[in-house]
Amino acid sequence: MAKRPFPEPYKIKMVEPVNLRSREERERAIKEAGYNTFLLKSEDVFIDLLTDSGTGAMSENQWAGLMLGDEAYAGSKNFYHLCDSVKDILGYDLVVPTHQGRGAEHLFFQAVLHEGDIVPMNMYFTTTRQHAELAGGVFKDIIIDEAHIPAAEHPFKGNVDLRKLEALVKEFGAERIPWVVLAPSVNMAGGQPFSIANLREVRQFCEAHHIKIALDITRIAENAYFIKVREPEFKDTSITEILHTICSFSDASWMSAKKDGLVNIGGFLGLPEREFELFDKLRNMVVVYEGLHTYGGMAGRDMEALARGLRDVAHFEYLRARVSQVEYLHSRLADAGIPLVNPCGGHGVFLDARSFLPHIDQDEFPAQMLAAQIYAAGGVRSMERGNVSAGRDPKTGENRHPKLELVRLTIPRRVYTQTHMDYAADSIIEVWEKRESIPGLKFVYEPPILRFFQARFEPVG
Ligand code: PM9
Repeated sequence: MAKRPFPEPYKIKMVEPVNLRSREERERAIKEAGYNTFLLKSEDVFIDLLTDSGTGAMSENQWAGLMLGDEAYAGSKNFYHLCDSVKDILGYDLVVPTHQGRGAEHLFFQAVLHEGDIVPMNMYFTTTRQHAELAGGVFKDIIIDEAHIPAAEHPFKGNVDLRKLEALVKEFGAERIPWVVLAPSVNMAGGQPFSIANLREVRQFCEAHHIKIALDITRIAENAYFIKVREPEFKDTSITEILHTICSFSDASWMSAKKDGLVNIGGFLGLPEREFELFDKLRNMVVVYEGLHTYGGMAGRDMEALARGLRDVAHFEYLRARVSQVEYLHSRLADAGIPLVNPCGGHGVFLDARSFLPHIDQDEFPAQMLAAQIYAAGGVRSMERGNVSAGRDPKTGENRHPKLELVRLTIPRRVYTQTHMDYAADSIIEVWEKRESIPGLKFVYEPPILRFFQARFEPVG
């Protein structure tokens, strides 16, 4: 029996109508979109679980903040409010604003990497690996094996396998590994957290080998929640203290603020005082690629909303309601016998498309087709996170064939109700019941880079 979510610590003040198109219209729309949910028009979507990125609802305090935007070109007061929030909630002394996460990734990797540097990460993320590679880096995966097995139960599937990191140091030498990059709530693994115990060990290892740690803190608050409820040492620690503790193990960080920043656009890099030299380099680069170092591509009002969003997110009751809503959808689908990534992560429910559609070869993109079918069934938009997202190996040109072939049902923050979750679950169960008749897909257009955004397909046969 699905467990009822915790009630949200807020109520609804404004609503946005959505359209439920007919089955015929939905089938036409997904065909016209080349079976790629990124290419659907949002007005043709009933429940939008494509992403939790920039799709959340802001609080009244954030909306009020928008009216206090100081749109001065330089030195906007909202930038200083943002710096105060970053210091209070995360503990970083130095802030470089960017327009969103990938803007920060671009600056960071260009600033720190040399050609051929090894970049160990706890699993890849699409834009992160892309920017590391564009800066000459070579990605290596150091996440624990369980993270690659959808059904494997582990409370901290985002943890690093120290033996994998040690093996890289032995193979390449620590001098070729300037930075280890770690993400909380590992996106491609299903929103899986790391533990502080693991982070501590990684820190000790890295200090011993003079390797620095960068954190992609995009979903750090959801990871902090899992630490509080799953890591006994932190059960009485506040979310803010846990956030400070996580960040204290890093030498630099960046955030796509469109997720746990609770805003529709924005990002930043956060660094401790001791990394002033790197900060200065980033601050010089930001004016070339993003905007002046006191706005970095955001309007003053965006920075104010973010400054307030960071304070909103650090509340246990909010995080408990948020995660329990995701868990509710997960348990509705698990009850129907649908193969899922376990345990449920923080920002979405991930379907194991390989087990859902075992008759479709990975090179006929089962997850891509499953996402298309879910849309056709009920107007629910999800996202492929498998072979298409992983792209091709730059050396061999072959599909990377990731172990995880997933469809992500990503839950926007503070947007949907329990009834919406039930509706989404029912639509997916409808697809599950006719799974054997679903064919695979082939490319009709394949972009050379981050192909999942714009690729087009047609059914095989
Ligand atoms: N994540 C997501 O839907 C949006 C774009 S990719 C479909 O999950 C991490 C962990 C992310 C992330 C974006 C970025 C890039 C960096 N790190 O989208 O540029 O999940 O703000 O951030 C997306 P931006």
